[in-house]
Amino acid sequence: MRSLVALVILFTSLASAAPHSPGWTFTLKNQSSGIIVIESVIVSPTLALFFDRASDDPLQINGHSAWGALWNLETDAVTALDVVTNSWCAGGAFLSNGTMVNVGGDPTGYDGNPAIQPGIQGIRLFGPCLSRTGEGCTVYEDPGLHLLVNRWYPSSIRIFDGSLLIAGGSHVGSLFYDIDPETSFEFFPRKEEFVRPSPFLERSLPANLFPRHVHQSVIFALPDGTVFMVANNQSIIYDVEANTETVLPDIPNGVRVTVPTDGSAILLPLSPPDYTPEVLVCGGSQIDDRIQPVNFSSQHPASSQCSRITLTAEGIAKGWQVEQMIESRILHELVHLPNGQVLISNGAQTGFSGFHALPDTVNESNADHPALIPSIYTPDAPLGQRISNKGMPSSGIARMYHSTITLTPQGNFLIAGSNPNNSTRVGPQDVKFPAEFRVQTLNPPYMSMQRPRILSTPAKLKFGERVTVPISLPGALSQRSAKVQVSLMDLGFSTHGFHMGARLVFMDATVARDGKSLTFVTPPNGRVYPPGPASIFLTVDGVSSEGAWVMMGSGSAPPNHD
Ligand SMILES: *[C@@H]1O[C@H](CO)[C@@H](O)[C@H](O)[C@H]1NC(C)=O
Ligand SMILES: *[C@@H]1O[C@H](CO)[C@@H](O)[C@H](O)[C@H]1NC(C)=O
Ligand SMILES: *[C@@H]1O[C@H](CO)[C@@H](O)[C@H](O)[C@H]1NC(C)=O
Ligand SMILES: *[C@@H]1O[C@H](CO)[C@@H](O)[C@H](O)[C@H]1NC(C)=O
Ligand SMILES: *[C@@H]1O[C@H](CO)[C@@H](O)[C@H](O)[C@H]1NC(C)=O
Ligand SMILES: *[C@@H]1O[C@H](CO)[C@@H](O)[C@H](O)[C@H]1NC(C)=O
Ligand SMILES: CC(=O)N[C@H]1CO[C@H](CO)[C@@H](O)[C@@H]1O
Repeated sequence: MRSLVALVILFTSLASAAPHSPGWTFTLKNQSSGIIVIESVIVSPTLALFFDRASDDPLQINGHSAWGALWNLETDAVTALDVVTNSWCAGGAFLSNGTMVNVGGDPTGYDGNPAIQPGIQGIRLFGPCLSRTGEGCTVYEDPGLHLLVNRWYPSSIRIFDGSLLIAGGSHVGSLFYDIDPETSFEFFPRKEEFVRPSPFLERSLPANLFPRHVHQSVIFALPDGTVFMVANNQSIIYDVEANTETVLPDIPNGVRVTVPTDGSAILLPLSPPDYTPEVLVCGGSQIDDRIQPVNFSSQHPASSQCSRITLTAEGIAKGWQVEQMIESRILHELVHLPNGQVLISNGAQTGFSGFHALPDTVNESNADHPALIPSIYTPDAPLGQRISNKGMPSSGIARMYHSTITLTPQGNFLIAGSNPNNSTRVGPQDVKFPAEFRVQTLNPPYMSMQRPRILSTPAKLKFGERVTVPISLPGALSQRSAKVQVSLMDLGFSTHGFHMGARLVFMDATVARDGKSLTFVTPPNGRVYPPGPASIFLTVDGVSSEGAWVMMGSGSAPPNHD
């Protein structure tokens, strides 16, 4: 008996000596998204903006289904927005004045909704929204303001002068390949009255009877002001100022990474002093893009390949370095963590994007076998040891075609959407992959720990500026040896397995001896971080703070010459 008591005491003290360290968790929100979240973008410290196609969503506004909504990150409240034009498969990014711009979309839309205007040349402006709850903030559309040409499925990013580069898209809806592509670039605000034809967007289409889809080319602004793009299995660097394209090596092994073989891609964190750009492209599918959808299957395994390239002359000469994810993925996303790691989440393990196109769709879905367990990619780990899902829970909810994920200013990930179907009314009793209105967060371990805090920041930051801000550090993180990382992040615009505009720039930083202030140096110019909204996160020994919302640059309308 005595020894049993002793044993119990021993176990108890062992347990308290080695406290259960917090892990990654999923939380299911008790509020639904009200619309299918095809597009998701954080627009303020407290709000996410969602877009669907104009359809038959349950959330109502002015007597019709809504296709835009604000999600309150503090209360989980959903507010319908009255969007005018159809934002189905639109792109999006922020301008240097903090306005979020949503571009392109569907020429018509779902017939049952009387309120829809064609969105294929749409330009939808939102914010900046200063209200904590979003009161008084809405999507603004001026019929006089439109794209030069029709673009369904365009990509867009903010470039060095704070304006948007808009790339590609399709003229018509298509169930699989792009049968009527728009192979050009344009800018918002307009820099010229004509589009710029792109040999790259042309070349990534096979020149025969089986045209390849170049929807959704994947684009990033590089630290010298040029832009990297990948579509199909091809990549280039586009020099916006000279209007020239430099051809880079193909993605190895025949892996294709844009619609209908949606892989994901991300610009890895940029670090001073050199800000050497590296791009990571993961998943997609290894197919011959001359084969027609009738000959494909929803059971076709996606690719597990990650390809990485350093965008310097030396790195380009070396080409892509290949490694493998834990599982095959299509329709997933790569998203930055404030500490410079990359989250791999969402998607399916077999099939293709879209719906209704294959002989063996799963109900309507072109994809099957959802990838439910996220992984983490650690960029500076040795090749072969970068990807892990150790301790990662399963989300339990398929997030496939038309789903999204984004880092929030709170530091966790907001996950919503999925609907490989035309209707928002199909529920789990009808189909395997229903219209998904459930919202989840994926919470990194630091969400349940004592965290560093940035107590205040100036609203605007100049380039190349040394800034000191007050902070607080929990006791355990205040040792002088602690690893301090300060990241300046564009949280990006999530749609179709790609985070447009996502960016993480590390800043040289030191914590004062007393642990009460942090001094960091902002990037030298808009070529390293295009002027516009940013979130600053402080990470100490892997524990990240909430993000502080700032304006990088003057906050004036583009073009901007900070
Ligand atoms: C939903 O969750 C929030 C906090 O997460 C809570 O405040 C609210 O009461 C919940 N609502 C319902 C209806 O359960
Ligand atoms: C989806 O709905 C639109 C509008 O009603 C229609 O034009 C289109 O053909 C439908 N697509 C499928 C795959 O059912
Ligand atoms: C890229 O795709 C093209 C067109 O299908 C093909 O000719 C080329 O060999 C592919 N490149 C690689 C590296 O697989
Ligand atoms: C594609 O499928 C069609 C119809 O099933 C079949 O007749 C044709 O031979 C297939 N083509 C290839 C290249 O497999
Ligand atoms: C979805 O597919 C399952 C399995 O094939 C089938 O039993 C079910 O009836 C389908 N649902 C609809 C709405 O067609
Ligand atoms: C930001 O700039 C764009 C482009 O010039 C303009 O349309 C928009 O109204 C501006 N936003 C604000 C809040 O002034
Ligand atoms: C419009 C459309 O394609 N709706 C389909 C959604 O999926 C269900 C189940 O497969 C079909 O019955 C609907 O026709």
